[in-house]
Amino acid sequence: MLHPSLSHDFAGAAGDPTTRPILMAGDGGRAGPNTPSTSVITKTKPRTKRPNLYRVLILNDDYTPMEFVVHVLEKFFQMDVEAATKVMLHVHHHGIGECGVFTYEIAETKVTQVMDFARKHQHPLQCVMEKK
Ligand code: TYC
Repeated sequence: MLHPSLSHDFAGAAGDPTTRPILMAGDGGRAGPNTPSTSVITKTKPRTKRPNLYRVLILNDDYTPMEFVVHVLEKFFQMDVEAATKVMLHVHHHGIGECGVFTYEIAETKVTQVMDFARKHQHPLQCVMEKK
């Protein structure tokens, strides 16, 4: 088990791999008191764990140009101009909107990339992540 702070992904619900006994054979009482009298064959069942997922969101503000937000969505979230424009207008009207859903490290990277890019261009655009 990873340290709890490192287990953003692949934790929890589906559980850890289990080792379960599949056979116990007795010796019919012939072994002495200190003789191991049973054998156990174990088999580890493969368990596929679902990763924790995180939404990456952008926030509206009064200053970042619409074209810049569309460019960000195309550049970092692989949207075409039509999809990017829809998301940008959703955020413009509702205050917040989803750019995508990712595992922890990818979501964190996207947030950092967007924040660094916005800062470099001196726009106040904010990008955050939240656990689904
Ligand atoms: N509200 C901005 C404007 O009118 C546009 C905008 C949209 C800014 C989405 C940020 O996440 C954003 N220029």
